[in-house]
Amino acid sequence: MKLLVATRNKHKLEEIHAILAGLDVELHSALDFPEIPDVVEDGDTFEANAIKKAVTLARATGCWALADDSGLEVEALGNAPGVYSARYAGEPVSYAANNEKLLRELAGQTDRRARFRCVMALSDPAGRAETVAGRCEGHILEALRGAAGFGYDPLFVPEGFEQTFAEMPAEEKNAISHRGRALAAAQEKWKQLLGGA
Ligand code: ITT
Repeated sequence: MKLLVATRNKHKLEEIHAILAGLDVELHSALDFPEIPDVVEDGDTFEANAIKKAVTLARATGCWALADDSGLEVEALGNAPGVYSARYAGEPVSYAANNEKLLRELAGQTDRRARFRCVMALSDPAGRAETVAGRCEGHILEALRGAAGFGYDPLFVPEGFEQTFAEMPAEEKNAISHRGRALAAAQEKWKQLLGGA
């Protein structure tokens, strides 16, 4: 089966490819359809944005589409940046600026608890969508560590580990991350469709 991944984020794509490797699906992405405009992510929830991205690409192409909406929730910031994680420090989108802003907002704060959340939506060609979710609890450091991964990875240490996501090998991050967990739930929920490894 052909499955379009409704993202233009190359880091996400890489992780999704690695996690779904071995499944009987032919993965393509929104990058293969430059003529389809970017979806405006104006939903209040990860669910709403994931569904919007999956349904838009599925309807525009007549294919099944899978979308990832994800972000970081920081306890002491009332769960910000949340759905605004990608543009936390405004435009142009910059992971470095987002991380600097997060460190500024948390300066002097002792409660550093945070979690990554990911909602995956799967849409059929007619735009009927369902979702699964994954989360990963952890805490935010006071300085960046590591060069792998993307986004907030250099500041996030998952619960039970010493290394940040940006210091871990990709397989280790994918085994415990919000995205890895959401995709594990996806493979369970949509077993028939995604096919076994
Ligand atoms: P698409 O909408 O095209 O998929 P995007 O980057 O805009 O790409 P989101 O709207 O879902 O995706 O925003 C997710 C943001 O949350 C992302 O840009 C990072 O800042 C952060 N994020 C999500 N997952 C992450 C991860 O595994 N590691 C670090 N940061 C992550």
